[in-house]
Amino acid sequence: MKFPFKKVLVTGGAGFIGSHLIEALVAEGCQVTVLDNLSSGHISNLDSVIDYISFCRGDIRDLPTIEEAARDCEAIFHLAAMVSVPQTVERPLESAAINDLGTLQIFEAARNNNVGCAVYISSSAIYGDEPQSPKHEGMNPKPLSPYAVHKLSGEYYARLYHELYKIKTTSLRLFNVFGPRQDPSSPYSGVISIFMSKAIAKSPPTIYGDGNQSRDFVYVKDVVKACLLAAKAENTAGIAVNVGTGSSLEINRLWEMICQITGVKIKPQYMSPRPGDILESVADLQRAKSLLGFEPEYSFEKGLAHTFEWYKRNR
Ligand code: UD2
Repeated sequence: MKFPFKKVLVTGGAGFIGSHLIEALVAEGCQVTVLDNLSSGHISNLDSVIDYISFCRGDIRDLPTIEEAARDCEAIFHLAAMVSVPQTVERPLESAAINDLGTLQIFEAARNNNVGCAVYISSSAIYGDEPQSPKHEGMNPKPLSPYAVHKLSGEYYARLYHELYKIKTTSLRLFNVFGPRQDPSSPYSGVISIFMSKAIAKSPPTIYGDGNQSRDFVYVKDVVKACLLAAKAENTAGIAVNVGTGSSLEINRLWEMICQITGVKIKPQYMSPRPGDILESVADLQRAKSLLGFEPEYSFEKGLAHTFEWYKRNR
C-alpha cells in the first residue's frame, strides 16, 4: 500500500530516530516539516534530506509554533521529548512541561488543524519492573520514573483524542532502539552507542551489575517501518502497540559481540547496578504483528554491523 499522506509533521525530527524516519518519509515522496528545538538533536543528522524538508526550530511547549508547523499537515509523528530517564528524575517539572503538556499540545494542534492521523512515540518504560516477561500491552503499567508517567499520560491523551475528536492516534511502545546516529556522549545514552564508541577507542566499558540483565534491542530502521505501518493502519486508533524484536540479549553477551565485530579483546569493568535497572525486558509482538503486520527485518547481527560501519566513519 502506498503511503497515504503527502504533507506530514515530524516533531523531534533532528534526533536519532526522527532523522531516520524523515529519510523514509522523503523517500515515500512526502513533504516533511520538522519541528525540533535542537536541545538533544543535531541538524547534521538531517544532512541527507535537508534540501527536501522544511525545518522549523521550535519548542513543543509553544502552542503557536506547533500550530504553525502543523498547518495543512495530514499526519503528525510525535517524537520530541526529554528522552533521558535520569534527567526526568532530576527535573520532573520540566519533563512534565515537555513530555506531558507538550504532547497534549501536539494533539491539540492536530485537532485545531484537522490533522487526521498522529503516531505517538511511547516507551517500554511504562511497564516498569513488572516481572512478567515478555511484556504485553494488556499488562498493567507500572511507571517508575517521571519519564514513564509522562509517556503513559501521552498514551491516554492519544486515546482520548481518538475517542473525543476522531483523530486516528496510535501509540508505539519502543523497546531499546539502536543504530547509526545514536549519540554516545552522555552516560545515559543507549548502551550500544556507548559500547561501540568504547570498543573503537579501545577502552573498557562499564557494565552495571553482573551483566546478566537483558534487553530487546530493535534496529532503528525497523522502528521506522513500524512508524509508517502505524500511520497507514486502519485498526490501531487509540491503541498502544509494542515495537521490539521479541528476543533479548544479555549485556555481557552484547559486549562480547561488539568485541568480535570491532576486533578488540578488552575486559569490561563492573560496577554496582544502576538504581531501578530492570532485569529482563523483551517485547511481546503479537499485537504488532496482528494489527500492524509488523515483523522486524534486521537481525541483531545485521543491525550491529550497520551500526559499527557508521561509528567507524563518524568516531
Ligand atoms: C531504555 C531507554 C529508556 C527507557 C527504558 C525503558 C535508552 C537509551 N533508554 O533504558 O529511555 O525507554 O529503556 O525501560 O534506550 N548499561 C551498562 N553500561 C553502560 C550503559 C548501560 O551496563 O555503559 C546497562 C544498563 O544498566 C542497562 C542496559 O545496559 O541494564 C541498557 O541500558 P540503556 O541505558 O541502554 O537502556 P535502559 O534499558 O536502561
